[in-house]
Amino acid sequence: MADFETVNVTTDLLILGGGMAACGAAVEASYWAKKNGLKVTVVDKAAMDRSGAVAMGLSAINQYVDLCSGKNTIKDYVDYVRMDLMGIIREDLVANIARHVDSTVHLFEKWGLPIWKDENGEFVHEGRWQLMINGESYKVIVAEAAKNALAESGGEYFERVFITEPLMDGDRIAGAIGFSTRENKTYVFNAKATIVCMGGAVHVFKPRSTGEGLGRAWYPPWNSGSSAYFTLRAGAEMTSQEVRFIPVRFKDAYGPVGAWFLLFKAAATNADGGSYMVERRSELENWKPYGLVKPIPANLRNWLGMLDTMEGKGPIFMRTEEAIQKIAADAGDEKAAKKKLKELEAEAWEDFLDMTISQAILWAASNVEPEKKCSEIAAAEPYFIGSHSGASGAWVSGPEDLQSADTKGDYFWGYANMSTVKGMFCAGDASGASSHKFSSGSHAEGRYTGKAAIKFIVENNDLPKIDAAKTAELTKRMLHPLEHYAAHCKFTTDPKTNPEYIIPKMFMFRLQKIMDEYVAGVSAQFSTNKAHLEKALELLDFLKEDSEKLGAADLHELMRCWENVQRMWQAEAHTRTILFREETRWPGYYRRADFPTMNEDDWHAFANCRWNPGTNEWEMIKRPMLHVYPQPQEHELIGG
Ligand code: SFD
Ligand code: AMP
Repeated sequence: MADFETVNVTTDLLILGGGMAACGAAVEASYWAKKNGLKVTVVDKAAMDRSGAVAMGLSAINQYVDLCSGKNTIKDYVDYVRMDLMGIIREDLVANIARHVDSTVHLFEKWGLPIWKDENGEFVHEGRWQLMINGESYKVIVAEAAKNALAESGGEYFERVFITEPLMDGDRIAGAIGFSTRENKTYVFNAKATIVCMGGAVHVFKPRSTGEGLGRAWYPPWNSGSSAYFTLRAGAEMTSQEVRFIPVRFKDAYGPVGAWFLLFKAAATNADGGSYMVERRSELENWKPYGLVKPIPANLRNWLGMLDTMEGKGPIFMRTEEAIQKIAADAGDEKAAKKKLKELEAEAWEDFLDMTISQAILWAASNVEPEKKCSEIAAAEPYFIGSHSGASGAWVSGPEDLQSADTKGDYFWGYANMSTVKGMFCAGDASGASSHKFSSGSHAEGRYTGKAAIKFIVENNDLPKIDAAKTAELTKRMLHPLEHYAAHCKFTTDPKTNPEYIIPKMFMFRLQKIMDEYVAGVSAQFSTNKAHLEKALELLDFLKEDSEKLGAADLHELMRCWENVQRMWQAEAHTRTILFREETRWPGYYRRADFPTMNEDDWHAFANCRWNPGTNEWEMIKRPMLHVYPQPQEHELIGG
């Protein structure tokens, strides 16, 4: 468009996103870049200090392996994650994160993050792998370190620049395009390697929240599937696109449950006061060996609660009052109990004030005193988040030294965390099959991905070419919603309703309705089948056609348009992969009603997919689940 300025940026390493993984990548890559006379550039759609999932802060660091104490080994963590994901993980990737994560946590502390300590000066654990923090300013601290590292190495960062599309030079990535969300500027980034860390995807499914609560979700609504879209459009192979995450959360404000279950040891009970974790234990036999391990996998914990809800035994309550009163009573005499109660009250509120402020607001607004009254919990709508208990993301190479004779041919192709596209690396929510990395593991993964990307540049030190005509075409397409809106908005008295265009919010509602009803959303009680999935694909096709008609009144709406196009691509990859995997493996995340049981013989494997940019066709690929570590026998797992 005539009134848009084009900003051309040439760099060595381009880091897309400014979240946990990106900040880790920036810190480490800057160090190696400086040694090699290279430049690192970070681009974030928001302001790094408060961008991504940790924007509000967090109250726990969920991955700390504590290797120094000798209590845990890397294999312990790999076993934990494999069982939680019902047997389907890349052990090489999980192990790589596990061996680096402790040093990341120590860096966080050095940079100023307050981690809870006990009277002996030891970290206070929430659970075996989780540490408690005073984390309101967590992201500010992590971003500051990243910015300092960039400044020291002569790097730069761009904030409020929304990345849309990859630029390719044959089979190698050459950079990316994007636009400023504040000024009439488009950006063309040309780089020798690119790290994708633009987070997961929220609001692909209709959320439980509606009306004045709309927009409220557990994971941040501004993570809109940019990583999945970008990697797919570059032609990368994707993995585990069926493995969405359904978190159980405090109902309506989505407060996390970890501190309640692990730190406060609260129980969840149904309307009759019964505990589904106890009463439905026999159901776990149907999902063995995974159903018989400790902790019980997240999706199976969900599933037992869902069975109660589907039988009309809801609501399900988190018994905050019982848990707090019990800990206080155990503190000793009346005075000690009173003191402990005050402490617990403060901790309960801080848990949410540090991480999910709206939950604290909802408690205050509805007169909830957690030490006196329990709160309802519920299974949330699905999210795409490879860093928590889901697994969706790009299929990336593992590190060379962690491969076994079995895995090396399939899981290693030169550089740690490089996708199947040359020069394009992924970390955090953007890389798949390596769950349970959370904030700390994402940062650790970002760090060694940054180092690997610099190694790639040193060994491939030519600047890939950008095709000017193709870039112009993509830029025109990127800005089209503005032009389209301007051309037609006077046609109706209400510019929101127009036969020539669809505004992004309405487009999002359409996408969410398709996914909710046909692809196992909340309304469908997380259940689907072949016919539903095929119907969804038919409707997604129409939606894709109509995406050409998206209209944007301003730059903010232009961002909304692209967020929803990206969500739509995430939705399609998800639907196709659920259709491909003909079994039910994670019943508490989704169920194939036409294949209601797990099929270890045929589906103890990865379901991968790839969109072919040349033919516009999707390819579904089954990849073997191979082991790096010796597998425990079934009897060793039970209760272990
Ligand atoms: O309790 C573009 N998470 C928790 N992790 C923990 O360690 N402890 C917890 O307590 C955690 N909990 C929790 C968590 C998240 C949330 C929202 C809540 C509670 C309420 C998970 C972690 O936060 C998560 O695993 C990591 O943050 C993942 O890191 P990463 O880097 O993959 O994603 P990001 O941090 O969201 O960053 C994404 C970045 O990309 C930018 N971006 N930039 C340019 N162009 C585009 N098109 C872009 N699209 C996105 C974003 O702005 C951001 O900078 S608990 O519930 O488990
Ligand atoms: P959440 O608040 O649900 O995101 O959980 C935070 C951390 O605690 C994650 O590592 C979860 O896997 C873990 N967690 C939450 N609930 C339980 C539970 N009931 N049993 C074991 N681990 C849990």
